[in-house]
Amino acid sequence: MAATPTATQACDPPLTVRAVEARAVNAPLARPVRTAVGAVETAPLVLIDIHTEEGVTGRAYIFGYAPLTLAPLRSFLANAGELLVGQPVAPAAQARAFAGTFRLLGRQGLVGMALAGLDMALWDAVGRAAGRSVAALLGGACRPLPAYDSYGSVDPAKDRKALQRSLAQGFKAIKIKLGGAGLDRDIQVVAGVREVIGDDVALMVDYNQSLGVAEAVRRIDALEEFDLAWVEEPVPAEDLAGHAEVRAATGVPIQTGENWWFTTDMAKAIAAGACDYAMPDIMKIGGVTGWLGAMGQAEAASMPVSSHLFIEASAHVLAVTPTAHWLEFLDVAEAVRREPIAVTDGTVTARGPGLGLEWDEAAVERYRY
Ligand code: SMN
Ligand code: MG
Repeated sequence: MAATPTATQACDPPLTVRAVEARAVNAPLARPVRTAVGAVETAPLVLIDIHTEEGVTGRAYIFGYAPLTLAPLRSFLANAGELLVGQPVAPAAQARAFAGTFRLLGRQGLVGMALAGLDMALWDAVGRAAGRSVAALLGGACRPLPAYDSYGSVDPAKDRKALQRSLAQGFKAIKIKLGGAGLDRDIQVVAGVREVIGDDVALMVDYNQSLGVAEAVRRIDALEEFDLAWVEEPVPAEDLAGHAEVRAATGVPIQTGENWWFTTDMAKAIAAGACDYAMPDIMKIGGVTGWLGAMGQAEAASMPVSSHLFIEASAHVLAVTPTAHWLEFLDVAEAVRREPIAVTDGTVTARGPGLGLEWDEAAVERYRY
């Protein structure tokens, strides 16, 4: 006897936004990040808590790059958060709604950063309500991801112990920043780091957009003997033709992507042949929702994908990324997060439920901005 079909019903129990809380902190970094184009001495973050009527709270943070962005980000989040109150917790639908709401204004810059933070917190709430990690929500599972320890500019002698500590932690890859001085210094630093880490550990370098095409080609050619895993943002991020010229003229893989705004910028970079590898920033690419579009483009282009900052959320989305490459280990939220992130034999595994983020409330107050 066939079971009597029940009346159709909403496929999920309701989960409704009650309030959005945005708190700014200027937290310490374990290591300041000195780059060729400026230093990041602290972690200016806005912590987002999306409270729901059902008692679940979705958590995420955004990275403001400099303390001067914190007040505008916090106040924009308070205003944009009002648009979510009374709405279902539905990040993909909300991303589409925000794209329409902000069509005239545009979502690049602080607007996009804030909206991505809301997206990540909404995904966290969905995961917490279901008792599942975001990786599981996306059809995958939390799994060990190869991670590289990400440094700023280094001095091989002064940073020898730190580099050796990274190897002792099991990292099989190290990234350093170059470009703050001339080519001779770049060669000295790379040779010195190679001497410390040996030939079996991958070495990536990041010029943070500081060179012109001709100088980038000159420097990459001079560094070729050191077997670099990738050269990152050799020229300004928006100079896609420049990236493609450097890529065509040198033999080292070109990496870029941390400054792509949404999947549209990624599509332009791939079409321009700007890079061998992609490293979207989960905030600038549009949160978890934005990342899903990015990973699809990378798969279609057979392009390896690495993450940028945001270890916690990146570990979830990289776990389901078909062409997952490296996870960047640069822990900007360490000082305000309740749990440290474990590095096991050079890998990081995401934690759930949701994105697995819990705040250390005493630290949040200590570093409140
Ligand atoms: C970077 C940029 C901005 C802040 C921290 C680190 C860097 C990276 O470009 O690739 O991590
Ligand atoms: Mg970089």
